[in-house]
Amino acid sequence: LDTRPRILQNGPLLPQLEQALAATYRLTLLQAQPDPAAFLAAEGAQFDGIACTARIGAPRALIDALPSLRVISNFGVGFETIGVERARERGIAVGYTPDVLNDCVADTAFGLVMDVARRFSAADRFTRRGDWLRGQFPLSRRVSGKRLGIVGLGRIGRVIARRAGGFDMAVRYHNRRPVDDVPYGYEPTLEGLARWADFLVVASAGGPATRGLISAAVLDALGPQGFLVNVSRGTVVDQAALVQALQQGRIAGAGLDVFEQEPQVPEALFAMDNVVLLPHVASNTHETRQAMADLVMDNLASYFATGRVRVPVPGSA
Ligand code: 8YV
Repeated sequence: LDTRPRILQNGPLLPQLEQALAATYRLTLLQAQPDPAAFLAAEGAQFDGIACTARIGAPRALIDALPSLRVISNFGVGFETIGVERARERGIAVGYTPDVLNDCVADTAFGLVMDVARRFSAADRFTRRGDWLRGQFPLSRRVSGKRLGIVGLGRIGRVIARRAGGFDMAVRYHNRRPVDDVPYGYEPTLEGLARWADFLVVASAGGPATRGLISAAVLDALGPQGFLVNVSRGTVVDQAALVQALQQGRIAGAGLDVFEQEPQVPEALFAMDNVVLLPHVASNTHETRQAMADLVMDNLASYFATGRVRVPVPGSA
């Protein structure tokens, strides 16, 4: 008799994570069911846990469809797609994977800073087109010694700030509240930070509290010499306002790893040489994705052994 906990997987996962889950638990892939909604209605009560990614999450409706649910293990640091409040009400533990991805996300933020300013991607396209045979690549913008404004000085924001030290950059940040133990200047308003910065790097959490924070007014404060970089969530930026600001030359350029409605990217951006577009790959290295997968497994193992996940989402049970 197989008494191992039953885990529901509600979207694609890293193959080695899926294998580890299948080897350890009774794993069911929701998408493999001919009629997922009917399946949940008939079989929802058998599941003890959910394994999900930040991309799809475990929304309230899914939690409500699983009356025996006890634990959610999320692959990702973002948890805005998880019904954490509902989970708390029901005493369901929620684990996630912070910290193990800080370095790679910060590296990506810096890669985007370098790329938008020095125009490496554009220069690569120039070389491949054979344009070098016809003339020089235009001048770009210096990074070292410039001003880096960080929106959201959390775990990832702090690592970005440290990276900036290696480039002799001045660093300031904006948060809801100033952070105690850092040497960086606090800007009480986002517009103030944008006005000061050469590079405005977004590293805040997603979700309703930060929706549209980077508004047309903030972009105008950043100005025609300023670059925007986003490695958090597309929703933090008013994307329509960003496209317009780029079209009108009201900011210098943008490096984006995230978008409002992934995998949809506004087509207006495709033709712009001062924009770098990444398909949400900031944590996407072998090393970091393995560490995230391990933590997804650890959170489940810890829950089933002790009743607590190893790394709980703040405010969860
Ligand atoms: C992943 C992320 O791409 O951690 C997050 O919140 O956005 C990324 O690390 C995502 O979890 C994969 O679905």
